Amino acid sequence: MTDNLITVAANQFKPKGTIKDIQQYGSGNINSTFLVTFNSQKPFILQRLNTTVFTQPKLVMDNICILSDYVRQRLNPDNILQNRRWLFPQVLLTKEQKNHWQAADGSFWRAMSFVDNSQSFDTIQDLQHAQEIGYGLGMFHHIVSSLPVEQLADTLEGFHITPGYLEHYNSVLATAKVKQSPEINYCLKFIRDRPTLPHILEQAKAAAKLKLRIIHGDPKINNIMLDCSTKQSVAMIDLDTVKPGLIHYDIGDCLRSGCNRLGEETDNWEKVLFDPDLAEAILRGYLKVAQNFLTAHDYEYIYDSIRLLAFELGLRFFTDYLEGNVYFNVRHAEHNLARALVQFKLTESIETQATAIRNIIEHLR
Ligand code: ADP
Ligand code: GN1
Ligand code: MG
Repeated sequence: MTDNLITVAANQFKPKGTIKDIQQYGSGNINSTFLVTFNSQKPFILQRLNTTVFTQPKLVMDNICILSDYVRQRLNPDNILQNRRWLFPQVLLTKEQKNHWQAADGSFWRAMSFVDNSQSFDTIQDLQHAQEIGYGLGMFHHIVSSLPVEQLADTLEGFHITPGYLEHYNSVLATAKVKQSPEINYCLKFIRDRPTLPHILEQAKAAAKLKLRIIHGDPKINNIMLDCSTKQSVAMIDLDTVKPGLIHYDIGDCLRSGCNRLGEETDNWEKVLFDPDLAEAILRGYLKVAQNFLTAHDYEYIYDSIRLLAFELGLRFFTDYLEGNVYFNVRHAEHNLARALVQFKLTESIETQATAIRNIIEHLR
């Protein structure tokens, strides 16, 4: 990707005025993100979508636009925000009024309004941050809860269907040249020892205990923006995976991401722990908004979703490592192995504290 291509892409979306600067931005694992700034107007976010992951990028943009129109209508008449600042990033159109721009080399670009005076973090800061992360996810679920699931397309088939990831892992393992090391053996054994875990949410879905709703799909903590002044959550970004799914994928992903104080990129994987106090704070924040739409079955599967989503991400990272890093952006060849170890260690810590975590959930009901 050349600087020139990035500038050409930015110019497709720019309102008026001259671009002052374009800088690589954020720390996402999938897309390429840039901040485009001007002298006298608001900056915007420019992204090149990863079309290896999102093979139908137009569908992704259509989903985001449908959602954005719906949210705008919903936010106006309802006073669901309770006087809080809450934004939904807007899709910016090209001069031809399209929601994306495709370059001659096939690269797919889009632009979003910048959520100003806000910040996201890769690791949890404190209990208030944790509570706001939960509140942000709850607010998102609440706002989209009345949008019929049929209105959004499935932009990433198989996303969070853990048995599918296990099947893929087994087929990769069958042909991969697996090196021998204590870390690799730990991962292999970790997966082998948990044959029933991958099926838990899909079985509950098949038994109609859990039903499809609109989900965010990727509510890790750096996708929830906090207002720099009030420290309250103000927006959920990274809307590529908004689609029908189980809210448990979101709840589990949010907690596995928010309750690991060392963060998912730590080199200190053996020290990784799941912090139940942070879990309590995130769930408390979430339930402030979500209590009304959770069923008894929903509560029953919260613990399983936390354990499963940590395990699932470990499985996805480890498979990607064995496959030669074809999915996640990596900085070195062993990066996905290091990430897998963190998630498996986190899963272990969740399992060790199962009773305490279940008690927290029960207590908050
Ligand atoms: P990825 O899919 O690669 O994770 P994201 O959409 O999450 O890409 O963007 C990467 C980072 O860029 C985010 O973590 C956030 O810091 C920043 N970012 C993305 N969109 C916005 C936005 N609309 N306003 C402010 N910051 C944003
Ligand atoms: C990816 O795009 P980003 O970095 O927010 C991934 C998530 C993982 C996450 C782990 C579409 O999210 O599922 O949980 O990395 N997104 C996709 O950091 O696969
Ligand atoms: Mg992201």
